[in-house]
Amino acid sequence: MIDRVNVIGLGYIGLPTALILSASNVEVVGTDLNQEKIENLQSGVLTFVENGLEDLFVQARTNNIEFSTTVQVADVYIIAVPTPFNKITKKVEAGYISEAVGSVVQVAPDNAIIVVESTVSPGTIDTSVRPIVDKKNREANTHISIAHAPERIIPGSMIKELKENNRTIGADTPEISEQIKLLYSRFCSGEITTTDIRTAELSKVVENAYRDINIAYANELVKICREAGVDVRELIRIANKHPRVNILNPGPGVGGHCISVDPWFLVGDYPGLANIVLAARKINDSMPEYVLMRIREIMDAEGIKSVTRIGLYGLTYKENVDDIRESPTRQLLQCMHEHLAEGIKVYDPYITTDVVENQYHQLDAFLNDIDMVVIMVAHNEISENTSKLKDHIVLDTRAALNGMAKYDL
Ligand code: SAJ
Repeated sequence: MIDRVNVIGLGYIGLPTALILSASNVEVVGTDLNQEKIENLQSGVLTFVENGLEDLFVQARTNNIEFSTTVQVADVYIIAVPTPFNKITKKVEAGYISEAVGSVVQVAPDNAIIVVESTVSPGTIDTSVRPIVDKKNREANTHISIAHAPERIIPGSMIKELKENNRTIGADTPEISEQIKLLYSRFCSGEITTTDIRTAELSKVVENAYRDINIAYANELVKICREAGVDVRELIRIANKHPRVNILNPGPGVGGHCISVDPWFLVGDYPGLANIVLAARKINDSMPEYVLMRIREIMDAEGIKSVTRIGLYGLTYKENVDDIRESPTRQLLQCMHEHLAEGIKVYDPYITTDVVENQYHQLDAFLNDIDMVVIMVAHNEISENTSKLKDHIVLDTRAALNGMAKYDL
């Protein structure tokens, strides 16, 4: 019987998961090492913006959710800590997971279950989690189990997807899978498939690589269409009328901490085998530089002499979120820096603190100081303010203005 759950790591995945469990009448403690975050949550302040998160927070607080900087005694531990990837070896760094599991086994009672939600590359649980749990079980004669329930929710629609998405649960025995399945069914109406841990690990990475490959195809078509003199968006619209074709949208690059990172785990672990995956990563990573090339072409065509008269609209990795991890705009700024093209202006309605140089916090002030806007992110704000762009030259890398901009990718 699962009465009490301790969610460890209260970031983009752990926090909504802790809140939804609590709102579903499970007794929940949320743990994070970051004291300031815990103090904020304890005093009712959310740590990031997401549709529906505020309401869930209110319900969880009504149900007396607790927040703590330490791991607590519980029946189930859900680990949702970051899994950075090493940019050189292209492998996952499981240090935060091992650390979290190390603290869990110090307080976990007999028969507790540790569920890893963080994305890992196949085999990570065997190498970085199992030895810690096995040692504890041997030394203390306990029966702590491990499961893997990779998260699948998409920023911007996290709460809806937490409730509705199908899920995968990997465990060593059907009994453990069933217990965790029952726990997740408290809030998840999607189909919950149970399998072994290795398959669950691989499924998550494979799903994100699939999306990366599909976006890379669209981005490759951008380059082919520029050579062919064809409108890429029209081409994709037509191709997608085929009942078995569904090409995604091209854009200025792929960001975020998921799609742009997880496929590398396959490349790092299976060099020489993950060939399409590697090609897709390279294509998507080439897009910020491609946008820079387009900016130069347009500057020449329009007689714009200095990049200081150009502004990048959007800093986040995608529309209507406040997450700037691996964002194409930051990749583009890095490219410009390498080419000594400094002074471009930047604005994003979701980023209220200064994170890059020449950053603006008001759309009007930003537009006043530039002649050309490069739409890097399709926040709703920009499509709702198209009239403000009528005197600007616009390069719309996201088709945010539905074909009204003079320039596309
Ligand atoms: N993008 C495009 N074209 C598209 C779709 C996306 O250029 O047609 C870009 C976005 O602008 C963004 C990047 O790709 O820069 C990734 O965005 P996304 O919306 O595709 O995905 P994420 O990273 O927000 O969330 C993904 C989801 N995975 C899949 O759809 C297979 C989500 O379900 C996962 O939970 C999440 O990764 C994760 O945490 O792994």
